[in-house]
Amino acid sequence: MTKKKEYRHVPLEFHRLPEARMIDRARAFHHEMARRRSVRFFAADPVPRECIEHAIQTAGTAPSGAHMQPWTWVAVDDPEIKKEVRIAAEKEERENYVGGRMSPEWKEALLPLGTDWHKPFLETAPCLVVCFAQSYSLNGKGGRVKHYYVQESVGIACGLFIAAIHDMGLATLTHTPNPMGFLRRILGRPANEKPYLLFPIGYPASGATVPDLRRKPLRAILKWNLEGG
Ligand code: IYR
Repeated sequence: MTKKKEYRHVPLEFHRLPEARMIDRARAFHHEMARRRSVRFFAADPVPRECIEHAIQTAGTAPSGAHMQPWTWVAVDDPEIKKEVRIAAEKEERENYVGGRMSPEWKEALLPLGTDWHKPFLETAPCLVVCFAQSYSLNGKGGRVKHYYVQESVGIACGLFIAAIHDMGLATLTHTPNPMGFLRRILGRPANEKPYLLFPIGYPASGATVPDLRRKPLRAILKWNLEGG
């Protein structure tokens, strides 16, 4: 095994902000993100590829285990491929929802969201982005390079991706067709890449609705020190 070298260290670019400005920015970002909603009804209008490319580069800034960056993103704006994805996803989801593969408890938990096996958004959204998690990579000599904290790394990257899409004024949905193996087949990805999440991206359809759900208040999700322990 060849020994790795330590990264050269360079000065960190960092500017402290006045506290008042930090708090303003924190509040503004929170309020912007609080407006984000998962959207299931998309307009057909195209979105600039550049937007998708920037969102993926933002996702690529995520920290990752041993800086392995264990993700591959596939963006699809070809209607034929979107259609193929929809047909394959609906085949699986039909099995889940009406073929008895989903437990009654699971179906009950999903009732408030009103989801079913129909996934028209996979065709109406102008772009689908699939994030693949690389379980390992190849070193070019037939050897495997181990990846660390793959689930955590890819999860963080997807969070940044969602924030970027929202911030640029587009909408998305974290879609999890199950099982997702068909994405690897349709998109021709190698065996070390597992589909992780599928994001339809676009503008909401005019008249799009979202469930009137509430987010947990701060006191329910944050405990300072030993509060409520
Ligand atoms: N994968 C299915 C079911 C589904 C599961 C959960 I958990 C959700 O929060 C939403 C949907 C689907 O996409 O319909």
